[in-house]
Amino acid sequence: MMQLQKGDITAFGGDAIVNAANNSLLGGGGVDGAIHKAAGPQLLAECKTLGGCETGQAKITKGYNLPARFVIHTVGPVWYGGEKGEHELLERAYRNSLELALSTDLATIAFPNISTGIYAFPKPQAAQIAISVVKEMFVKAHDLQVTFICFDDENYQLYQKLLA
Ligand code: AR6
Repeated sequence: MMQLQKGDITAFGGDAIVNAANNSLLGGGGVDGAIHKAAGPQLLAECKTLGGCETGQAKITKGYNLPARFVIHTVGPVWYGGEKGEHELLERAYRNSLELALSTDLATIAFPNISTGIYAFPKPQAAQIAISVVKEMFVKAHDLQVTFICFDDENYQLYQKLLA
């Protein structure tokens, strides 16, 4: 099942929220900053033990003070114009996050719009990639509940159209 919400992903109370992190996994701005602020300093302490994360890969931590039990940290690509493998890297970020959720037995998972803020990936293309990767995953994971949480109006409207 796919759902759409508008707002702040840190309020999501399911199994896991996905963080749009950077390669260091040591925090940053945007949704990453909001997640670290809401989770508290123990999240950064655990992230320091992970040794960073390659673009397109994903790593999991506990959620600490967040309502969600876990945080799946993934790193989307920086947009350099579309000829640097950006599309495939964004697909991998979504796919590897979902695979990690499934291998941890998590069923309710929320995604922000990875790479579409500071990393400047075009929002329409990113939304299509996100939705198509999630649909692919439903073929083998029937109980998965994915919530897209859009913070900005442009993303929310794009997802409303694509999911209608
Ligand atoms: N809840 C849900 N979505 C949010 C929130 C929130 N609280 N805050 C922002 N967004 P960005 P990126 C949306 O910039 O482009 C960080 O510094 C926002 O509207 O957070 O993947 C990292 O450390 C946008 O649609 O992530 C990296 O260095 C989406 O989240 C870098 O930014 C992603 O925007 C990653 O850049």
